[in-house]
Amino acid sequence: MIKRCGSGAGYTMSAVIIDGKKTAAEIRERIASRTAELKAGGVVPCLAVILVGNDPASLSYVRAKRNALSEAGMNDRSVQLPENTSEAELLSLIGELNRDESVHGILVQLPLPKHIDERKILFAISPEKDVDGFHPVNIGKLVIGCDAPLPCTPHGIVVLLKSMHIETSGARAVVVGRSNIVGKPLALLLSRKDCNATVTLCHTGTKDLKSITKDADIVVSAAGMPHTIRADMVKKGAAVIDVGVNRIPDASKKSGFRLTGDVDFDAVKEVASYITPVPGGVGPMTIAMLMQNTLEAAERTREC
Ligand code: L34
Repeated sequence: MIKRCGSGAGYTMSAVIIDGKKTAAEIRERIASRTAELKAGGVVPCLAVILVGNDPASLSYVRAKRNALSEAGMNDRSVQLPENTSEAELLSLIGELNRDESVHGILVQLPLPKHIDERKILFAISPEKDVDGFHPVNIGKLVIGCDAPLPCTPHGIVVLLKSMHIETSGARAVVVGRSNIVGKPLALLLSRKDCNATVTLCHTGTKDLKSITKDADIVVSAAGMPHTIRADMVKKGAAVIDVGVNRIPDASKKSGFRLTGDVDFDAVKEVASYITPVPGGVGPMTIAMLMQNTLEAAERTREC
């Protein structure tokens, strides 16, 4: 663990800002060359990203995923369906993609419109093609420590921590948010032997969140709510990972909004030793890990 806060000398140092964009770009470069090797052997990794409806944030994330596919030299079989697509239509598309041997990965972008049962859809994706790691078989494997595709955002966070040499073994890690996409799988990943952290999972039912985050060496906020983590909630020298991507209306921006995380960045960076920015922190890592899962799904088809 690199200690950066010399409190003894009476000075403070602003946190290192973790550059997720740069780390993600490096990973994607390595993935592109592995993809080229696989293609030379006759297999072209292929992902289908399915988007139902026109949610602006989802459109932006899906665009980023498709750009990454093209940059990696992978095939893109993505489909955008209208908001009023029925559950049966979506299930039938998933069935087709499950049977298509040229497709290695299937991802249904969440959230889905209210009339579609998210679980039914996620359960229908073949576990071998589940590049999100959301299928119950893959979540089950994660729980018992078997090899399985790891959910992209939690995996990206662990890779970021390791790339910065932030010690997780024996560390007290607090995860705020219990979503199936981030909070729950991240708590599982951090408590596995290879991370070896002592994990506390906090959520909207947590009483006195500050008393818990204050003790943490690593704080991860995946609450989806600005100002979830304020400077007085963070121990000096802690690493703070911000998963929130909140759109705040801002008339001064061309888009009409600005992005902000869950963490009071400017104040918390004066207390923490490491901090991720929004944008440019965890988000790009999610995309890089998705490319990795797609590549690995394609590689597996060659092994058997
Ligand atoms: N099935 N649904 C499924 N899998 C996922 O892994 C996701 N997620 C979350 C929403 N729904 C999903 C994503 O892809 C969130 N998410 C995601 C992906 C990428 C980024 C953020 C969230 C990202 O690239 N963020 C950029 C800024 C993007 C912008 O400008 O809007 C960043 O630098 O943080």
